Amino acid sequence: MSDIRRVPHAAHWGSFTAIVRDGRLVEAIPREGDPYPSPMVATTPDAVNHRIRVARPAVRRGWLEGGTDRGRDRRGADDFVAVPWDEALDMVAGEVARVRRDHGGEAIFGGSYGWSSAGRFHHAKSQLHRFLNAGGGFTDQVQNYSYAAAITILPHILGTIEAVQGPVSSLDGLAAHCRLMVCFGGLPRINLQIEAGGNGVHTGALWLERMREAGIRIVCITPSKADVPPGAEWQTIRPNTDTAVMLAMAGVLLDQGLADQDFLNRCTVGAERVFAYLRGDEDGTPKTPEWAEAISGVPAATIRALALALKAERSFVNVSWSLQRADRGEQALWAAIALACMAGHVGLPGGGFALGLASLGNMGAPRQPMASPRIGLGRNQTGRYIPVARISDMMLNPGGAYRYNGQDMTYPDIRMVYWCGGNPFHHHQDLNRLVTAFRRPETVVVHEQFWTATARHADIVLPATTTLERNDIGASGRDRFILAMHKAIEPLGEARNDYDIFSGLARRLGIEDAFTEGRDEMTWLRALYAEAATANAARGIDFPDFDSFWQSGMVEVPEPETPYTMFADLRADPAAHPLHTPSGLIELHSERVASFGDAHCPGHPVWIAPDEWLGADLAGRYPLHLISHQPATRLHGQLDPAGLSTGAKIQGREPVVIHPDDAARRGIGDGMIVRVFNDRGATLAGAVVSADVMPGVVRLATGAWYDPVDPSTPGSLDKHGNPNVLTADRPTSAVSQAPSAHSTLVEIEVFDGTPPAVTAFEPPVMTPRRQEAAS
Ligand SMILES: Nc1nc2c(c(=O)[nH]1)N[C@H]1C(S)=C(S)[C@@H](COP(=O)(O)OP(=O)(O)OC[C@H]3O[C@@H](n4cnc5c(=O)[nH]c(N)nc54)[C@H](O)[C@@H]3O)O[C@H]1N2
Ligand SMILES: Nc1nc2c(c(=O)[nH]1)N[C@H]1C(S)=C(S)[C@@H](COP(=O)(O)OP(=O)(O)OC[C@H]3O[C@@H](n4cnc5c(=O)[nH]c(N)nc54)[C@H](O)[C@@H]3O)O[C@H]1N2
Ligand SMILES: [Mo]
Repeated sequence: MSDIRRVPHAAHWGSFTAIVRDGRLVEAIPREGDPYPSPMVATTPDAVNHRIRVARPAVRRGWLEGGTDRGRDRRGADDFVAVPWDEALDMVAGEVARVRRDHGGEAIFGGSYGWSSAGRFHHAKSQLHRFLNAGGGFTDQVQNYSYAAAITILPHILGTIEAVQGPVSSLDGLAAHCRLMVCFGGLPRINLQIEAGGNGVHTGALWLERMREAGIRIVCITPSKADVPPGAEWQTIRPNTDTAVMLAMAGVLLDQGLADQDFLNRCTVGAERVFAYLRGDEDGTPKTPEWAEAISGVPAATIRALALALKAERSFVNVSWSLQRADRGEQALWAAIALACMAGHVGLPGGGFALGLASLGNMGAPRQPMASPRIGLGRNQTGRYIPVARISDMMLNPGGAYRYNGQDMTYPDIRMVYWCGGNPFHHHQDLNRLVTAFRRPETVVVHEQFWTATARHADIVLPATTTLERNDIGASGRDRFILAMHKAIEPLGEARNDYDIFSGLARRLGIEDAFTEGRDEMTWLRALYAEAATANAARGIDFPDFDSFWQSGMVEVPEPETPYTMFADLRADPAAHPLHTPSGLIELHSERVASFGDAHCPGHPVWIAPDEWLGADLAGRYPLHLISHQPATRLHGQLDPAGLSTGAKIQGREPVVIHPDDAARRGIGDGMIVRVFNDRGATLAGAVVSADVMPGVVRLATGAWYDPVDPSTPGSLDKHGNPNVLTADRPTSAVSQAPSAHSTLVEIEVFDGTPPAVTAFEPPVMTPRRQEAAS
């Protein structure tokens, strides 16, 4: 008789029941009642049990054996040597202590950006920050890769970042009152599978259906049909030109005398400056639909008609996060806000704007304000940080000067990199440059569950448990559920919880009490749950006691009775509800931003051509605009080795979608292996020939694990279809310093010959110690 257990669990891709047979995770079944479960749930066991898991603590041979620079240039190409846990922890603690003593805490880069896993206690990056703070601090990172430009610019415009991270006007209000939604970047259902911290049920697609049933006209302006839900209209657009289209729509309203002067006067400042720009007072170019058509390819008649409709009907403008992950990404946000304010429905039920409806599963999902469990990080005494996407710049230019959000900054001199819960060789742009940057620090430590490219580029790799191997609580600041994540199986191999790894290091460094507070896992979970419950009780939301929660598997808080409308207060009485901007109002022109003097981000929304787009000279050589969007079959690089993702590959490579005309011109047929390339790098992908993408644009999802033919040489051909060997490490502007992955030009050709085998999912070579080998 085999022993079968069923335990409640959760991931960023949804909550589920884990089925364990004789101690092995065999199946994951989406929670009953989830209307749109993600297929990622069922593929989870495949990842957890995969042989690409890191089994034991491992040290890079060159680092272990010493010699000049400890063979830093071999990072990514070296063998590894397995070592016992105690020895590995001694080494890491020794390095943390040495670097702190000789160079100060700021010489340790612990920014460690990344999504980690859903549980809020074992959240890897938080555990790392807590550990480094307890010992005296480190160099941190601010913002995120998702919406860094928004995080920086929105406080100047709106005094808050709620418009991009929520709460935004809720979807029940939209379904009831909106008549027209214009969605720049569309409403990609692919992306609705994910919520940071997990979600109780996937309701995003359900809301799209309700809006369709309510007869709301939805216009998706996007290069890709994948962003267009059933029943919505598709208008193609040249990538990165949305700002021109928005400004032209605003120009139509101005020209026709239709701008809502009452709202603009009461609730905004700077409209006159925007009007002057739209009329072309400064540059002699009126921002007309014809002007925007020449830039964007969107017909002038469509622009004119949509502008008039935005005014005539209760309307909503949505901008997906992707638009600001591009050169001059700040402008698309600011232009959309100006357009929505001129149309005049901001603060009315079903009207206004949001940045990122459908960028994540729960954006706009109705929810009462409530607290969820989270672990305290302590305080970083160094006060040092970088904007998240300046990672290569930082390592390549110690002491170098740069501008950020109006300030003069310098890069710290990083000696040690500590990554826990993220994958820069997934997320960063221009990976060949990152490979070079990663050769600079003296020591790189990575905790990982899998042999990702980041783990392969480390000196010391410590094997971490997956969520299934520990107890935790899942929760998202946008979800109405608190999710029990029961431990399902014993740790695989020698994996340990990040918390236990840091506890061991803290003990060696004499800071154990500060780090652990004397608590074990379940004591922590009870404490974090109790804190959230107390905060919610003050709001009138009752949580059951911990044991009931833990046994039932979740807390579900009911939806609020009335929809939330962003800026309703401001609209009703701006004096009584000032925003946290200098004027207290929405700043369509910002004196503060203007004072930064950045040519790429002046004081009001403008059209500035991206460095790379189909209108650039470079398009002569690289005539295809690459969109590296979020993958349908995984979360970033997570789950890439599992069957759902590998099953969607073409001869083992990531699919690249290309329009039939572009394919025919290059002799590319469906299913062929192609080489996608530009001056920064090259990668092999499998062609999907389809009119679902517009001519001139190709789509290659993020997340295929970086897999160079020759890992010892930066610039080597990637075998697997990772778009970040092609993207540029270029900030949106020196105001935000945000990543601009979506501004990339490439060329594609048929790959002649036998493609090299994909080896991303083969663990690195593990060799015994030399003295062991000799004895
Ligand atoms: N070209 C291009 N690049 C992009 C984007 C794009 O649109 N285009 N999008 C960007 C965006 S929005 C994002 S958010 C980033 C995502 O970038 P990341 O968040 O860095 O990507 P993930 O693959 O989620 O990396 C998380 C890593 O943490 C590990 N992990 C999970 N749980 C644990 C744990 O408990 N302990 C430890 N130690 N490790 C754990 C996983 O195995 C995984 O390798 O990518 C960015 N990169
Ligand atoms: N399945 C899945 N879902 C995810 C994730 C995942 O890894 N997998 N990651 C999550 C994370 S961390 C994030 S930040 C969000 C990201 O959410 P988004 O930023 O919204 O996602 P993207 O997939 O980068 O882009 C969405 C769409 O925008 C379109 N687009 C790109 N550039 C332009 C442009 O210049 N103009 C116009 N009009 N359209 C453009 C593309 O066609 C693309 O399909 O997704 C989340 N959801
Ligand atoms: Mo993201």
